[in-house]
Amino acid sequence: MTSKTPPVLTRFLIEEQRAGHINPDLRLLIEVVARACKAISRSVNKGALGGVLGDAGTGNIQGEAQKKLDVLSNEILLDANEWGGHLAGCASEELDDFSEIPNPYPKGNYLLLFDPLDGSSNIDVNISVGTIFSVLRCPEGVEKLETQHFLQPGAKQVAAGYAVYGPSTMLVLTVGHGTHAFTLDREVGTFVLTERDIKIPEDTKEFAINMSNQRHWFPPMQKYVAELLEGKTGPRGKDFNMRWVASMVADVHRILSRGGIFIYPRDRREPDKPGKLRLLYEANPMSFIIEQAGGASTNGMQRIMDVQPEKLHERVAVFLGSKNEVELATRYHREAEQQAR
Ligand code: P6P
Repeated sequence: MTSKTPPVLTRFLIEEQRAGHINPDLRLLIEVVARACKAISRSVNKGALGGVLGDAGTGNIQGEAQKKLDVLSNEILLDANEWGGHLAGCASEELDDFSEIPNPYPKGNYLLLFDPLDGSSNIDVNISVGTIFSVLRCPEGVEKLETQHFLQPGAKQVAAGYAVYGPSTMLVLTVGHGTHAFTLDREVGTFVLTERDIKIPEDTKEFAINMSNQRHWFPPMQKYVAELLEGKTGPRGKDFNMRWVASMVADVHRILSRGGIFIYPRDRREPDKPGKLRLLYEANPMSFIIEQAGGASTNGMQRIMDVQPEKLHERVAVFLGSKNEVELATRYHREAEQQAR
């Protein structure tokens, strides 16, 4: 390894610390989460040979059947983060309530929120899945950690990232100074910086949505997608392509890599339900990553990172990706809202 070789994650984080972008505790937190993602990657990549496929026989607060790897990934992240003294607590898609750092371990100043294995319904059919995480500061002077301390807008995040377990395992990270991608070198066991300061194209010809829900969408969604489908002969004047992996991490990674728009809107089936995806540990971290790469992320009406959470497992509609495309889709929703008044 010479100084000409791309930096590994540890060196990148040391340089971020020297630049004043992170402190030693946050550096440790990110290193610990990255190490946990390597352990998850190993289990995911074993597939049927690891005895970890299939259902766990349990369910989570979301009302979803848990896969064995959901439970294992959750345990790996909780165990990895309990001893370091950097966290006050964790919140997970797989836990009803938040998890405090157990005695005798010291408590730190950060809150870690995560979806330990997003897209897990794809595991048994060998499609890419991932881990999503978000880091908040624990409010000053908290003696007893409570749920309300996690209910901070996404704009308060100090770091966010995801690991995507695909043909290669990659870690994508932001600490508020750009979005950067690392690729796992399995022979050495380290994440190597493979793309610094990623920028998403502001325009796109690719959209990601589950079209099977089309008949349930509200009018602005119907209008927006109908224009995409009209292609060159329609008002958009260009043809569009569609991709839907049904694994948010995989879809977002493609959009980060080549542009696009990812949409999961609310719909008429449950009009009071704001959307499917979870605000605190899916939409907020992905929004931070996307915005730091020059993209945009809204709930159809406002910037997702400005939404004030009311509940730990709150859901939200998501429109994220290429800036100009997200702004157009959001404009259609705002106009419909204005006309409805
Ligand atoms: P649908 C996976 O279950 C997930 O939470 C996201 O990763 C993904 O984008 C979405 O749900 C897929 O939802 O309704 O298409 O199965």
